[in-house]
Amino acid sequence: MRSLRTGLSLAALVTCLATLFTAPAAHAAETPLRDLAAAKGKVMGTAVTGSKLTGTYGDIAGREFNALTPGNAMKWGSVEPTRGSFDWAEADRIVDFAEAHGQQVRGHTLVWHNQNPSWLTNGSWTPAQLSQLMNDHIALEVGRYKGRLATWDVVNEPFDEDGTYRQTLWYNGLGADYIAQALTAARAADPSAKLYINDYNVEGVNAKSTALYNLVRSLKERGVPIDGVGLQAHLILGQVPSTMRQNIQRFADLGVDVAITELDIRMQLPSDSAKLTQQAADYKAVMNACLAVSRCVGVTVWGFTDSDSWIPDTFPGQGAATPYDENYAPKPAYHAIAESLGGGTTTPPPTDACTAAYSVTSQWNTGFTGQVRIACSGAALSSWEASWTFGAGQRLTQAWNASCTQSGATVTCSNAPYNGTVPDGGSVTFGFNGSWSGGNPVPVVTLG
Ligand code: G2I
Repeated sequence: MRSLRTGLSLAALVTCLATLFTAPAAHAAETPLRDLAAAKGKVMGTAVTGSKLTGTYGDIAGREFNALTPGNAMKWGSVEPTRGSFDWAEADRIVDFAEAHGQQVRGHTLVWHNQNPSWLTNGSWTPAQLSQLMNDHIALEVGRYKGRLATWDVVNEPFDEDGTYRQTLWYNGLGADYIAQALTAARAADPSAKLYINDYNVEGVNAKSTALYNLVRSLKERGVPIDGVGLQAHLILGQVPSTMRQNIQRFADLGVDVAITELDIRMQLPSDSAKLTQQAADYKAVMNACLAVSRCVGVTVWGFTDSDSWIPDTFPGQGAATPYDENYAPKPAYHAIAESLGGGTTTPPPTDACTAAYSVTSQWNTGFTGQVRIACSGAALSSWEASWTFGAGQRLTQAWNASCTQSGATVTCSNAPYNGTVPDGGSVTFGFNGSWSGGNPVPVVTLG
């Protein structure tokens, strides 16, 4: 099921990116993270966007991870935008993909203060109505996927930073008991799913995590169904809390599982080799904190590629928070995760950090337009040459922003006088037109 796709449809080719590392070829043969994690009995998951699960994105999601979390698709506002009218398409697609790839699914999320439909947030409800709405929503959504999801983030982000309850639709209407009610409803709807409370800024020991700790202790004492605590871990470069392992352990000692549910580590852009090296160390520190506690079931990253991360939209000027760059090249953080899981790889040196990505931007009956983007992160170029072999008789007819020649099937393009420099954290793109017939497969580009 998880073998690399070898045959790509024409449509897929149009959007497919072929990315080549200038690093040694050995990197391509690394053991996937999911296999390393499975050998340790751990989850290595990623949040995904359902509509992107094809091509390179789908290949990596299926190959490297043994668990998926829908980034947005299962939120109330996504599944019931209008009262009584449901849209399960993206959520179903993710669950189907996961099952086809032997992956767990973490349902996210049932009761939250964000991304609710406006009919719900703008309504005026009595406590009894609100309770009914919440319980019905849980029964419906958890029931729909009964037996298919490993885990649910039942309640998301119930606390403020000082450890008091967040004033939300739920807390204001139902008091703190909404949490116990929600967990009880979820258990009834799918007795086999593990039920979690999930929050951010609770990775280390602090006022907020202590409030969560006290809540979980009291729920356990009262016999409310609670199986685990999710530590989101939206972290800042160089700021992994030193008490993370201790914090995970104290939750485990309450008799619940712990999961790192939304790991990303953001930095001020542009990235450079020092930042990426620090980020790799930070990823490894989080992995090791989890791996040190047997009840820490594993780690999920909040998007595996920088092209599918919430950070740049929410924190302007920041990003590069995930283990793969925007062109799907693994970053030092990827190798750090692999190493922490017992993979025998070493982080490629920074000089390996320029990549060339070929894409077909449009295609018609006899012709096509393509481009190659050369991007550096952790290295810089003062001149470049990109070459590839057309595998299906394609012919180059015109190029811009580069000087290109074709000899036989081999195309060689070197920089124009004005774009030889690719700075660390920067990129250069050149374009071309070509002709094709029969097929137009995406070639592998070698950067020299
Ligand atoms: O905010 C980061 C995460 C914090 N913990 C709970 C997670 O559920 C949350 O995820 C993010 C998604 O990754 C974003 O993709 O939640 C955001 C909303 O709070 C999501 O952002 C929303 C944008 O605000 C919308 O404008 C956009 O239409 O994503 C939507 C879908 O792309």
